[in-house]
Amino acid sequence: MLNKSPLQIARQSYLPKMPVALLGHVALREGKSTESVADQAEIKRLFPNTYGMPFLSFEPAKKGDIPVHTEKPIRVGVILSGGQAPGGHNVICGLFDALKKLNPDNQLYGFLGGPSGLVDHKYKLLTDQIIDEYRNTGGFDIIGSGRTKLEQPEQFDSGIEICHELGISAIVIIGGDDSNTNACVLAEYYRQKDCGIQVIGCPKTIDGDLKNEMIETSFGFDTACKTYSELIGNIQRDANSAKKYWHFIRLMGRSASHIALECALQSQPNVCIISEEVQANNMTLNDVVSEICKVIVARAEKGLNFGTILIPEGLIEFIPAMKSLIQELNDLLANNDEFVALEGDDIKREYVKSALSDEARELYRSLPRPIAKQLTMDRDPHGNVQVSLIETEKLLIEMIRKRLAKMTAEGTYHGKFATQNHFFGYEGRCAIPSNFDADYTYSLGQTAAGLIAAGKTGYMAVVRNLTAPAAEWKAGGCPITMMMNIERRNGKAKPVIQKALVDLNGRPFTYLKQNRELWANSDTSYIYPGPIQYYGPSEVCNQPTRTLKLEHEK
Ligand code: FBP
Repeated sequence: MLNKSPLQIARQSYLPKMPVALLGHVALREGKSTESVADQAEIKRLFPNTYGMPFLSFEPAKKGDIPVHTEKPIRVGVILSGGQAPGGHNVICGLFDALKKLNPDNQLYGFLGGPSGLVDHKYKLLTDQIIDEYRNTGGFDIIGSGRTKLEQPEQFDSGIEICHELGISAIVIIGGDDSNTNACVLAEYYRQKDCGIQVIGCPKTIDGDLKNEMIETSFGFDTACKTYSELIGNIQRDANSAKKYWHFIRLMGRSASHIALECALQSQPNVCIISEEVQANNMTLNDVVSEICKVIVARAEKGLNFGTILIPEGLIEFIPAMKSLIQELNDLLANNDEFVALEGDDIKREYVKSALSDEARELYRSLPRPIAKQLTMDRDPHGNVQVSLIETEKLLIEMIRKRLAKMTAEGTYHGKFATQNHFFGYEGRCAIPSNFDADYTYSLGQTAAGLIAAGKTGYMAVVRNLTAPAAEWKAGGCPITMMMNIERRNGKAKPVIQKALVDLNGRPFTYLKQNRELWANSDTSYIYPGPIQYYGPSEVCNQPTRTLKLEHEK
């Protein structure tokens, strides 16, 4: 009690709002069989036991329906996988409560530290007391998370061993696209082995890139974007008060620019770069610099030597020439012990240069050394460059400074260019979940329990109709194979869940495009969103993201 803020204490007793369909007795309805989003023949070949299953939806049980139930007490394991996202604890709370409601003797085990907990047999039994401590809280600390990739049969077999030892018949994996890919592979393997273990996924990631026809948004995106937007708004008010700095703000989100776009919609900055647009227009880094300089120069002419610029962290990967360089580096450095054994930055740099194509080598050489080095640093276990370590905002500031100095010498720019740089990512990943995320995740946990009770495997828990009041949300299950396609990872073609990038024809981006000139040039169009509100009028504390609203606008 002593270590809790008044808000933490108040949130412990918050009751997440739930779809009517999950209250009371619930029946399961099956839709049509499904196909993967691409590469159907190959995905079907790789997932013969879990391909093509129907979409599922939960509805209040009617007379004559057999409600979803468990005959005997069951034991379930849960894993938090990948980066933290607000609401993870509530998925576990929703899962726990639903399992107990099905049968008070049902038990929930948490595997510790991510997927490795399953492989290394590290777990803990989740009790009422533990669960109550974590209701409506941010963070993943209830059982910890990790990025171990589950892909080897030995890992899967080790999972079977511990599940059989503990009597666990279902595993819930709460993760992003890569972790749910793991869930899909695991489900297929366990089905094939007929080992009596179901696998269910849950869509998590602040990045917002795990979404498709069936998944409206991943959890955590709402809270993270609201947290960053509050900070951006505060910075904008400072900029507009002091009128002396250009603020370059890089935002997490890995590849996709959903976070940057949502924050722009919430705060109306002077510039927001969208990586997907940069790629579509085949822009170079110099072109991006020119675009930003245009705004800086135009504002300087009006005496406005200040502003805000949002930069998605994945930008660098979307500049076509950089993308080819990164792809070559990925292929070169995947499992490359020779490179790892080399000592000293210069020797490593020479090694890389000698192995690259002429074009890639030229670009690699032209980059500031710290950036070039960042591109060769450790990949994550899924083979991705760790874009959060690449300081694109500083690279842009330096390039813009040089360009403006040249323009000053030529007499085409007469402003002052003083800067501040920021990177927002970790600030939002463990924030206390917004009402939206607290409600959404609790329902996802309940849905996962329903899918388990219905004996399903290889499904992701989904909750839809999210712009309506929570009571009208629709819960169900989507076969994970439906979201898969073949992509190159670690130098090899692999089945993975397709990442959702910003749709340049979609309403959220169109809104930005229609308004950005005004936001760039007017004295100030800034919006100051303020902190997330947990209590108060519904229009203040229960709103989904602008992205969701625009996407659902009729
Ligand atoms: P997930 O995709 O696992 O949800 O992680 C999202 C993310 O926060 C990215 O936005 C970011 O690039 C990355 O994790 C940072 O990873 P780490 O926590 O390992 O520094």
